[in-house]
Amino acid sequence: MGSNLRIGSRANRGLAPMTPKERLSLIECYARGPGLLRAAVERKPADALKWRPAPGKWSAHEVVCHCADSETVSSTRIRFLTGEERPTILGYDPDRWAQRFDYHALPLELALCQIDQVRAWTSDLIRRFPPEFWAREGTHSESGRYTAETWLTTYAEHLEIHARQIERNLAAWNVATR
Ligand code: NI
Repeated sequence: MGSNLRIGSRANRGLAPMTPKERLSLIECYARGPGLLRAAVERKPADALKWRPAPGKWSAHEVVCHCADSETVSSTRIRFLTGEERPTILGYDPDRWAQRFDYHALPLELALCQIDQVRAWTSDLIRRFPPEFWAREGTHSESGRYTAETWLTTYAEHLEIHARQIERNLAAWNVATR
């Protein structure tokens, strides 16, 4: 975790590119993410999966559906960044998607399978990237300059962050239903 935070904060300050070793370590974090998310979901009792800790906060089920959509978008982002010339990367509002797509109505297991599949498919691709691909860049519609390394820094820990969110949700559910 420490190294993720360090690399993340460095990327935020816009400093030098990563070393190959740092990139490899983030790619391994990226590949491990689905297992962490699944483990967090499996620790939750079935009747706690759609429990929301507060109005406007996501249930574990909604978190997993967000991850499936976000990881699907992410898998296209890295392909546009490296396969096209200076693409525009579109931002979106995850809370609006959760409401508009009625995440509680969507099947949890399909969401988990989607996450497994897009991450495995993309992990395989990015492990094969030549070093110069990591310097390729586009423009994010909300945050501006967006390189392939920005992408890697962002998504390497995305599922780990949401696995921890599900663990906090379970702790709050345990207190609320005690
Ligand atoms: Ni997210």
